[in-house]
Amino acid sequence: MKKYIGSVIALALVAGSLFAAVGMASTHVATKVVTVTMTDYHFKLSPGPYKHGVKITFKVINKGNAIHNFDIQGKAHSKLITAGKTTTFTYTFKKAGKYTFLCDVPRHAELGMGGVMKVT
Ligand SMILES: [Cu+2]
Repeated sequence: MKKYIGSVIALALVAGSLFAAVGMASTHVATKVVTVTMTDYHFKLSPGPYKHGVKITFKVINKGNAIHNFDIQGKAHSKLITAGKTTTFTYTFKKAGKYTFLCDVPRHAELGMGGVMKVT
């Protein structure tokens, strides 16, 4: 009886760690968070690689004083947010390529709020 209980516990431990491993792996593949920090007048994105076919959550933080947004041209964009605010949106790039982004507030792109994301 004691031996039987021991086997059940061992089996439960193995099963538990298997589930944990699968859970971590699927989370890693299925989604990614990209942090976009906005200042006056610059974007800083957390390091890639940015992969197509993966749902990306963009966490957009305004650390500047002016109002800003993050607009991936023709694809998706955050709402405009005031100083100190954070907003998120999700987007899945359908194919690899170079995607231009900028801030939609007039003159902000000219002042430096723009760039290109390389998606692999
Ligand atoms: Cu801006």
